[in-house]
Amino acid sequence: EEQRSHLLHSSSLFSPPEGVKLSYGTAGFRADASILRSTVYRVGILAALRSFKTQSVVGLMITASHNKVSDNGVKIVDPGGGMLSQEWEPFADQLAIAQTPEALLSLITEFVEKEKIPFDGVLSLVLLGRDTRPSGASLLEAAVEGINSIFGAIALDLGILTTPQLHWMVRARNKGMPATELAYFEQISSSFRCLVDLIPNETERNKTDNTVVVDGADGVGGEKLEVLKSMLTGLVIEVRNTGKGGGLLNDGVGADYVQKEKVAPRGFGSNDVGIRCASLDGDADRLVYFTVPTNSSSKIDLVDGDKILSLFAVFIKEQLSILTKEVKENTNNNSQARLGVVQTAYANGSSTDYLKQLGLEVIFTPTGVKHLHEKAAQFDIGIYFEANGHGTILFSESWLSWLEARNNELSLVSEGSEQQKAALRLLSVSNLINQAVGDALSCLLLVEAILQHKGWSIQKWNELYQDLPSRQLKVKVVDRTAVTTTNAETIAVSPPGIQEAIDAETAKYPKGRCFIRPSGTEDVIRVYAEASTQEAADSLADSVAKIVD
Ligand code: 16G
Ligand code: ZN
Repeated sequence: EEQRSHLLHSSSLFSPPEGVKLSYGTAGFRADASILRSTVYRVGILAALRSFKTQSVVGLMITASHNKVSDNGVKIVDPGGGMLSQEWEPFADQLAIAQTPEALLSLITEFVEKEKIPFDGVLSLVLLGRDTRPSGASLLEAAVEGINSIFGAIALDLGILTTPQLHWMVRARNKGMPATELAYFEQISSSFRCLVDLIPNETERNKTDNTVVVDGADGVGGEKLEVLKSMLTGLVIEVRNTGKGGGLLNDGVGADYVQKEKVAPRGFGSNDVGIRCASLDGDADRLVYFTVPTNSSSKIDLVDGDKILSLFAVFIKEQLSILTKEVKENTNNNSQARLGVVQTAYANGSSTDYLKQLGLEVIFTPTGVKHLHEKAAQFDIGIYFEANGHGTILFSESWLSWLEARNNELSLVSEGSEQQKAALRLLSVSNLINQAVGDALSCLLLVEAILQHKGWSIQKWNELYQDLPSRQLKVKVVDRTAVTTTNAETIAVSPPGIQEAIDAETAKYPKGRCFIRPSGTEDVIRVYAEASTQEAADSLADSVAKIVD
């Protein structure tokens, strides 16, 4: 009873905005920050319930990633460090639109009964983080109010963090490991150091330039990278657009801008020609590399998520084959790790061809981290990336325990052997790379370690394969739900006849490939086209956009 009146009172201070219906999409709730207070309050309630239900620590992140600075958003981190279970998303939607405190209360009561959420004697703890958006502080207060409106739930504000840092901390905390920001920095910097220490002597290190210039998108990533870089040796990181110089978040900067527009971010120019550059997005869960061209009018050379994936795949595969060479002689065939790769329809066709040529199993899922992550988790080692630069490498618990045991064995019988070094490298990668979610900071360090290991320049890396020319367009529509897709978004099932029309268009172009899908974050239909020349890709995208319109 006390709980009921407390909730009624508390929620009366957060009435929902009129005439808008937000929904918990691929990246949580996202909208103009000015209308988000009630939604964030309610997500606070939801996070507290999620923690009670799972009897574990959960997270709540306030960010709108690469969106403009006036937007904001909120999402929940599940106990394992991943996204909120999809089963709870419809409830998030219902909570957000409940009009009155009474309606909200009865929704919650019903849900608690249906989900059999236990409250007695168990603790509920929600870790909170936010990016650098000015609206973040007040939205964070709203989230804390929401958590506090449920008796027994505790809110722990961790301040300004990258999205992947919060995911990492939730996961670490539930595993009983140190879960502070310092622990995060220590883990990734020390595993980077291990990788560098294990670089073979014969690598021609003088050919590798150990400087990388990073665009921080004027957001949280730049700020955190400044801290991280002071803990590193053997790598020089120059950070630009740290947000301290008065630049506006995501405004002409950041990974989304660089990848979509294929132009250099603010603060990069003719002095940087040929230099290895990278760009983070606004909450540092995406990373792309690029080089500035000699001719200032032309587009940058983009090294996107597909190529980061390919670099990781080459390295992992190489280390696995060193490791298993030895094991075969010992007739222990447990070591045949299942290595797989997960992409979306946006992956450049050349990258998929390349990965298949490497002998890798490549599978496709719809857009959105939760889909890729789930599939990658089914391998012993699963590498997933979206072309936009979000991705990571997942190691299964069982394969990791095998690897640890193997490493111990090797260190007794053949300390310092090639096999043992390969085992150590793979262990270091598993510690460096974020196991919860794609993380620009840890991916940056892994890219840098691999380039140093191989003695490769960014140009050499970029030559792994050549991207097919592609074009992306968006078409504004009244109702984007009219388009539905199947086969990892490669085929449109409705409206009827549209796929046949797309196929007929595509057949006109050598190496043509084209698909349409409804955006999960905007009221548009997206068109992607690929062909053997840029003109052809442009023209294919144009004609398909006309079909959609
Ligand atoms: C969200 C997704 C991202 C996806 C993008 C597609 C997460 C955390 N983020 O930002 O993975 O690429 O949406 O946007 O899942 P779209 O549906 O508007 O094309
Ligand atoms: Zn992001």
